[in-house]
Amino acid sequence: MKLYSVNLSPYAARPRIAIYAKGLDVQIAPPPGGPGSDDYRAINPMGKVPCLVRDDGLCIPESDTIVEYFEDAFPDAAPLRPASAEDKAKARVLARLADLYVMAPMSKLFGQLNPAQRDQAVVDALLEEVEKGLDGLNVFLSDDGYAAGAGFSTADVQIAPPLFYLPLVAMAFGRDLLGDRPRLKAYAERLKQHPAVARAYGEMGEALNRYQTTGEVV
Ligand SMILES: N[C@@H](CCC(=O)N[C@@H](CS)C(=O)NCC(=O)O)C(=O)O
Repeated sequence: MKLYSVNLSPYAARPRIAIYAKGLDVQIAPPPGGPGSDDYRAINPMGKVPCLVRDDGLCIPESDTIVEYFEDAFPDAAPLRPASAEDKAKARVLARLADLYVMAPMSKLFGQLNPAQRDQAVVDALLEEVEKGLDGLNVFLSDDGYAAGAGFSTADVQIAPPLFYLPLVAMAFGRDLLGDRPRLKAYAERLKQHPAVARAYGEMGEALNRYQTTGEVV
């Protein structure tokens, strides 16, 4: 089984965090020709990372679907789905909030990082969306432990990558995005201590450095 991934991608970090947390035997490789290339589209028609390809050729794109697939295919390897129906619902709500209302507008902000090419009206609208998403996380997050309760779950896997990029976005656009959200701020501190998250954050940090110094996407 092979995961096509680049370390700079917050989406690709999700299945890597799940792989590390569950201890799965998955080969991790860069997409041939890079994300969006014709060579890679021959493998994953969407052209995006991440994408999981099983040894029988089955191709599974989309970060959340890959993480859910791991839970279905390897339920005994450090399960990441909470046990009760209530906690499962909570984990799914948090995962959707992180994906739809934080990660999606944040991805669009990456295109506005260069002040010389910035459209301030677009930036303001996107930051407002991100702030609403963060407010949602701040309300629904558990007070202690991990996102959906005591155990590390699929919700943490989904939330960790956008939280990695939050300080960069806050600095680039001059907004304190965690300050008024004490529950989210405390959770972000706890989350980065988890070994699987710490490993992915290390990889993302190195990739970000490389991108900022050479422009290379790794
Ligand atoms: N909804 C997708 C988003 C994946 C995505 O947008 N990946 C970006 C990298 S962060 C990508 O591969 N972009 C290349 C392209 O769109 O051609 C997921 O959750 O996996």
